[in-house]
Amino acid sequence: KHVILVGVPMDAGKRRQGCRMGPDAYRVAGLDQALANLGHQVSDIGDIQPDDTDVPEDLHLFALPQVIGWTKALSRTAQNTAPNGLPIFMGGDHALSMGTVAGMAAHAQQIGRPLFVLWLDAHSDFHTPDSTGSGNLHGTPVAYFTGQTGFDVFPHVAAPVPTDRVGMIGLRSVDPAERARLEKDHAMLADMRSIDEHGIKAPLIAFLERVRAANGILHVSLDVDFLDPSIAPAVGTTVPGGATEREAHLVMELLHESGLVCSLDLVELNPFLDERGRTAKLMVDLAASLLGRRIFDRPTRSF
Ligand code: DIR
Ligand code: MN
Ligand code: MN
Ligand code: MN
Repeated sequence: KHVILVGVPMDAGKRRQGCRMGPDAYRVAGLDQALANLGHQVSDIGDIQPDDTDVPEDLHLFALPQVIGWTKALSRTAQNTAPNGLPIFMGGDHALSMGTVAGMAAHAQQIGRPLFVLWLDAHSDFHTPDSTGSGNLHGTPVAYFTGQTGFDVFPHVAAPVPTDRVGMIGLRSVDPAERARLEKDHAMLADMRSIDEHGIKAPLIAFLERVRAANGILHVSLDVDFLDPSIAPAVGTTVPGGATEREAHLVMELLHESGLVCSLDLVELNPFLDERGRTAKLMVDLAASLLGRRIFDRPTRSF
C-alpha cells in the first residue's frame, strides 16, 4: 500500500495549546519507519497550512476563522491524496476531522462508494456551533460532516455523511445536547458500559459487516482520549475508564483484516503533556496494527 503522511499542526480547535507539535512527535516516534517495515511505500508530504479566510472572529467560538481555513485546506488535501494512497492525518486537534472527513466523503462520492466513519473517542464530538458550551470546535466535527444545521459560516459540505454511517466506540463523556442528537440515528454506538458487558469486538464486527454489505469505504478517526489516561496521558481532555492497550490493538488488527480502511486521523496528541514520548509511541504502534502489524498471521476475514 502507498501510505501518505500529512502533518496537520493544528491547535485551533480548543483553547489548550500543544497539539500543533503532534506531527513532529509522530515523526520522532518513527511512524514512517514503522509502516515501511510492514512493506508499505510511505511518503511524508510535510506539514500543511490553513487557507486564508476573511471570516471575522466569533465571541463564543474559539479561533473560528482559523478552523475554517484549516477545514478548506484539509478537505482539498484529502481529496487530492486519497486517489493515490491511504492518507494518515497526523494531528493536530480533532477539529481537523471537519476537513478530512468532508474531503474523504467527496472522494467517496467520486468513486461511487459510500463513506462510513468510525469514531474512536471518549467524546462524541457531536455539538453544533449553537449547542457547544465550551465554544471549542474540536467538539463539533461529527455534526459538521453529517450535515447538521448551524454551520452556515463554514465551507459547504458537498457530500454529508449520513449519521447512520457513523459508528462510535469508547464513549464516556457525552453532553446532553449531543446525546439527544445521537439517540435519533447512528450506525453503532459502543459506550464503555457496553464494552465492559460485551467486549469491544462484537460492535466493531457488526459495524464492519454493514460497511462491507454497502460496498463502503471506511475513514477511522482515532482520538488519543479513546485510550485510558493511564496508558495515554498526552491529551488535554483525559477521561478515566478508557480502552486498554489490548482492546485498542484488537480494534486496529480487526480493522486491518477488514481491508475496508481508506484513511486515518490521529488526533489530540499533545506532546507537551507526554511522558518521554510514551503516548506518541503507543499511537504509532496502533497505526502499525491498523496497517498490518501482528504477532502471528490470521486468516483474512470476510466481513
Ligand atoms: C467537549 C468536547 N464535549 C466540548 N471535548 C472533546 O468541549 O464540547 N474532547 N472533544 O476531546
Ligand atoms: Mn475527539
Ligand atoms: Mn475526545
Ligand atoms: Mn463537554
